[in-house]
Amino acid sequence: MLGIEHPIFQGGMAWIADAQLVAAVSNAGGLGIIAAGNADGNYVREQIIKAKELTDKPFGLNIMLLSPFADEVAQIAAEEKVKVVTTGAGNPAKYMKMWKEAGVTVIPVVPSVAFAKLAERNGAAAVIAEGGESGGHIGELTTMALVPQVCDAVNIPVIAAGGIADGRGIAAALSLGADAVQIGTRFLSATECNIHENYKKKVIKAGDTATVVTGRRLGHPVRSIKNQFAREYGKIEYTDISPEELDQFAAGRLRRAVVEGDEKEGCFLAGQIAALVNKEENCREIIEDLMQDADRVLNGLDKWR
Ligand code: TUI
Repeated sequence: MLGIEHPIFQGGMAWIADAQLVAAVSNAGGLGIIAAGNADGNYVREQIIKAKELTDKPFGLNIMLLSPFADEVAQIAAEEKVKVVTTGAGNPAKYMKMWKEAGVTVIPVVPSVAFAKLAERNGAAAVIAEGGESGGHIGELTTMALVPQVCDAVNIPVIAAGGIADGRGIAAALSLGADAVQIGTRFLSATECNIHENYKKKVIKAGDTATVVTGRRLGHPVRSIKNQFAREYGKIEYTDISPEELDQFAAGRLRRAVVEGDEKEGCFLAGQIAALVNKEENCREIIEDLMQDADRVLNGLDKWR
């Protein structure tokens, strides 16, 4: 459907998934996805143009629908005729007609069965069922519970996401009925991933309980690596602080993690599977390892027959 060699999407990580990472993933046979995050249209167009220079393979654009620039970025996706648009943190219904007319394949992230059905009704080509094991903004359900229920509920392909970082995760996702996987955290350690060295180190060092979810009170739960910022946010969100003050407190924290590597004050988004990421590798090595490992696991399952 997308012209990719391997059924692996690279998650659209805000501030992180730039043209260089995206082209490396697409050139290795996966689907690289540029993250628009909270960036403006100029940045996004620049990254699309750069990615087109760096790869002749298909790549995607992720639009974070809570962004103040979502309308502008949605328009650019249509103008630049991006092959695939994925969306996160909301309902992309109002852009569907424009994207369809531009020939863009639309694949929303869905946190529930209801949302998956709505996306299918609105013309989505596939859905990404993302469980709460993932990093960043999350829904309520786990990947294990969400993926099979979404697979039963829709007739379009399902991409599983959340807590997948190796071949075992891929095999598990396929067992749950998924057609492909989306992987974010594993790509944080990629050689072509332009994050601060302190971010990579934090991910590589992380253990199973390294992450925490904050932001539930305002209805936007976010998973990040435990540090001073996460502890402080977790405390003050349940005081009588106003939503505006809380937003102010969180503003710019991801940039401080990604660009400055500020270990105390930055917000280091990562999934619960960070403990499985233990070395830096290039995207080709990551994707080859994922595919070989999945094959090994799937062959091993023969013993159950
Ligand atoms: O979007 C993500 N992950 C993200 S976005 C992000 S930036 C951010 N910063 C602060 C607050 C919020 C976001 C960092 N990580 N993943 C895809 C995803 N989408 N996960 C869950 C959802 C989702 C949730 C609710 C999709 C649709 C949805 O609809 C409910 C509604 O009522 O709109």
